[in-house]
Parts: sequence; structure tokens; C-alpha cells
Amino acid sequence: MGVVNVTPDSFSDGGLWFEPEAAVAHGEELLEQGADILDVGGESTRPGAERPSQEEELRRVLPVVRALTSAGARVSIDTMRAEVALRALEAGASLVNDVSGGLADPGMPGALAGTDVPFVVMHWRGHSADMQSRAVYDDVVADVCRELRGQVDTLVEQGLRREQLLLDPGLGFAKTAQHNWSLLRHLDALQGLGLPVLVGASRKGFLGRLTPLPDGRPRPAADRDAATVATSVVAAQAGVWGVRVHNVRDTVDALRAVAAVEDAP
Ligand code: PMM
Repeated sequence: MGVVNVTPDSFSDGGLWFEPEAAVAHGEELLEQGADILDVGGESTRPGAERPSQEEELRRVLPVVRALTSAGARVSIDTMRAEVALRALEAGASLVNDVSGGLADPGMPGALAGTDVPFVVMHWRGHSADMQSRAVYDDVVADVCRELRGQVDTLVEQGLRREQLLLDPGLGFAKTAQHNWSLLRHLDALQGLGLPVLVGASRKGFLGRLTPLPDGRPRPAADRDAATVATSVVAAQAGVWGVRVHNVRDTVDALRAVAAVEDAP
């Protein structure tokens, strides 16, 4: 899954693809590099980020979803708003990626109930402005699995089908670096819940802090791709359904090499 952020302020690529034409060209490039799905988002979720209005979010994403799906791409819409999800589906999107797992907008479960649209349920404990204060766990792997299982049950009670749900551990969302590493180490526990798993480690802060600059500052986001690729290899070897990444080319190269080793006699 290749990331197409149509935002002025995402931590990793904020502003680079903010104009619709630039975002569409970027999405087409990611497709050529081997992305199976393009994840189009109009709201930055970096820690401390302010939310755009719904109108602004629609203005950002709809032309990009329309153009990329017309060009034949499979597009997922990265949104916490039911109205944005519905309008993006009308515009051609075929998957909804809600980082709040249906918790941020009470209208989201109802919007998807009775449809076959795949819905990504990410582990989430609150909006980005103050989420890091919620990074408190007894046992992060067990707690994330339990909370996701509860969220799946709630969504099923609200009319979604279990078969349309995917799970995501929500790396970096109310998680410290150590929490993220533990979740990556124990993806088998998440896989054990019996639903496809998506992992989004790409260029996140914990990778920048792992590989600091000589003066001790975290590595800038665009220079975290080698560390990102390593997390994607780990995720692939755990058998996950997908990885959500900014650098599709390097990810595809690495996963092809892993597959070649695994397929060798
Ligand atoms: N991370 C971000 C945005 N959307 N969606 C899913 N399913 N999983 C994630 O980990 C995730 C996400 C934040 O990263 P970005 O600002 O680079 O898009």
C-alpha cells in the first residue's frame, strides 16, 4: 500500500503532494513501482496535528481519488470521517482506512454496515493532539489485541461483517518507541485474531530515533527508508496482509528478494 498524503503538514512528506496534480502524479509513480493499493489521505495524524475541516478534507482528497481510480488504481481512503469515506467510495475508492477504527465518527460504522467495503480497524486511543499521553499499557501486545478484539465485536454489533475487517496495530499512535518494537516483534499475536493485518511503520519517529544524526537529533523522515524496509521484511515474514509505505520501490525490491529466498529449492 503506497501512501498518497494530500496534506500540507504530514510528518513524512507534508506539502510535497498537496496540489491535486502533484498527488495524482505521485500516485501513478507508486503504481508503476509496484503498489497494489494507493492510500489517499487529507488529514495529517502526526502527534500534535490540528484537524482540517470536513470541507477542506473533501476538497483535498476527492479529485485525487477520482483521477487515480479513473486511471485504474485500487484506492483506499484514509479518513476518520464517515462523510469523507462515503464520498470517496462514490468517487471510486474501494477500501476505507480509518485510523480510529470507527471510534472518531459515530456515523462511520453505520456508513459501512451492509456493504462489502473492506474496513481497516487501527488501534487508536484518541486524536493526535494529545494521544501520546495515552501511551500507557500493562502489556502492550496483549492490551492492543484485547482492545482491537473489542472494537471488532462492537463493529459487528453495529452491522459490519467480520469478513470485511482488517486490523492494524497503529504504530506510533499512543505508543512509545518500545511499544512499537514490541508490537512488531509479536505480530503473530495480532495475526492470531484471525483477520488480515496491515502494518504502518513507514518513516515513523521511532525509526528516526533509532538512527540519529551525529548531533543526536532524530534522522529526518525521508532518510528513514532503510529502517522502514527492515520493518516491512519483518512484517512480511510474519505473514501480514500488507504494509503501508511511502517508498514503494525499495519495499517491493526487498519483498521480492525475501520471496525469492523463500521460494528457492
Ligand atoms: N499511519 C499514518 C496514517 N495512516 N493508516 C494505517 N492503517 N496505519 C498507520 O500506521 C497509519 C495510517 C501516519 O503516517 P503518515 O502521516 O505518513 O501518513
